[in-house]
Amino acid sequence: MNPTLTTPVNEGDIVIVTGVVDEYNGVTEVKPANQSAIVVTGQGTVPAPQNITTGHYPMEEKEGRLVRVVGTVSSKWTYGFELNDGTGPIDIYVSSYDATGIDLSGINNGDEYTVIGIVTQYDSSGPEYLSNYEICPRRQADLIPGGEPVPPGGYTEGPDPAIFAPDLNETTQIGFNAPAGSHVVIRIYNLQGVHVTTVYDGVTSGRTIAWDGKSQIRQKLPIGVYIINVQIVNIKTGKTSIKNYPVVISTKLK
Ligand SMILES: [Ca+2]
Repeated sequence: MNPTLTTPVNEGDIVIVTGVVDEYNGVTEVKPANQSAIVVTGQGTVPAPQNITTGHYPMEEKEGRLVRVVGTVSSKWTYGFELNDGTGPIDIYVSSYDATGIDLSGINNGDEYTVIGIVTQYDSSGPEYLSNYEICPRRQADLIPGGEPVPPGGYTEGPDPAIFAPDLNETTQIGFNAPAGSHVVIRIYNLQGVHVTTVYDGVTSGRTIAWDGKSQIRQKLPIGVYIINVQIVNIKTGKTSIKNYPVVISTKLK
């Protein structure tokens, strides 16, 4: 990314960098003193992306990691767009400086996208540097239109796992299948029948939605059983189907 970097470094290389740890607008960096402080020692395996919610918190723990998010484009600008899966927005940023060659012209508000990229940050305000995170896709193939590729046999319906611990930053993936072009709303209720959050409201033919166990106003919910209510309305026929699945919020062992 640094224009003066002349050591050839390629994806999959194992690299030893010797330098001084610094921070630039919230991004932790290692500043090598010179070209000989960057040594390619061999070939490794590129880590698989971690699935996270667009509203993941704290995002600082994901900085520098390769992640995958799925959501709806909620706004767009020249060098990026905002993606939201119902848990909160994240900026997807394509830097012209990084020369990825990524073309955003086919992406519009309301589109569903799966995005793979590296979490970075541009927080010029400080002093805590805990805001303005961005996901930077590496190449055009990291922007997958229409949400995830539909797996053979469709999505596994219901929550996976059915018990999860938000205190350990665990999420559950809520899967559903729908006729093409259905309006789908996924609401979550507690056992008293009180609506605690809506994790998805959009047009789709099926996907998985991550839920991090937080309420609509991004507060932790008490441990217990919750009901996931999936309402699917076929826009062409008006036919409505409703499915309910229990899910358990647990906590870490004390
Ligand atoms: Ca940071």
